[in-house]
Amino acid sequence: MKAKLIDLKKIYDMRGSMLVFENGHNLPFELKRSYFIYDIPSDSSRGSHAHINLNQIIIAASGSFEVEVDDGEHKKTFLLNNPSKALFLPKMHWRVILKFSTGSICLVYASAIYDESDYIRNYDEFKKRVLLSS
Ligand code: T46
Repeated sequence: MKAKLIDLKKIYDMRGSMLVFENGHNLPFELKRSYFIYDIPSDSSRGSHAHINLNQIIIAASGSFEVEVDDGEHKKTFLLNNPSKALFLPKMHWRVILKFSTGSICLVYASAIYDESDYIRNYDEFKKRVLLSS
């Protein structure tokens, strides 16, 4: 499984903490897009898809949630509850995001602009593509 947690370098002093995302510095890909999800009901689940080419970094900017990741062979659940621990989620990893705490914010950095044709929203199709590429 290529999905993994990344430790972000925190800049902090008595005034608070800062995390910096900068192309060519602390990221495994060049940033093209960012979005965040908020006002999330605690029983909600997001994702349930994979991407053909998109790489992403997911951060719990506030609160906590879990990300269930499946690369077609192995499954792993990541708990995100600290903004300085980011989840690198590469292409061709099925993800389900759930167990959102009240007030949580799911911040995402992505390697490409939005393209619906990059989504695999059917799990059987995802498994087929994994088998074909192995
Ligand atoms: C992912 C998880 C973490 C846009 O128009 N532009 C965008 O950049 C995005 C991300 C979405 N949309 C539209 C497409 C849908 O009509 O917003 C609507 C909701 O998107 P979706 O159902 O894909 O949302 P999530 O939360 O299930 O998934 C999103 C990302 O799509 C996905 O890449 O990994 O957040």
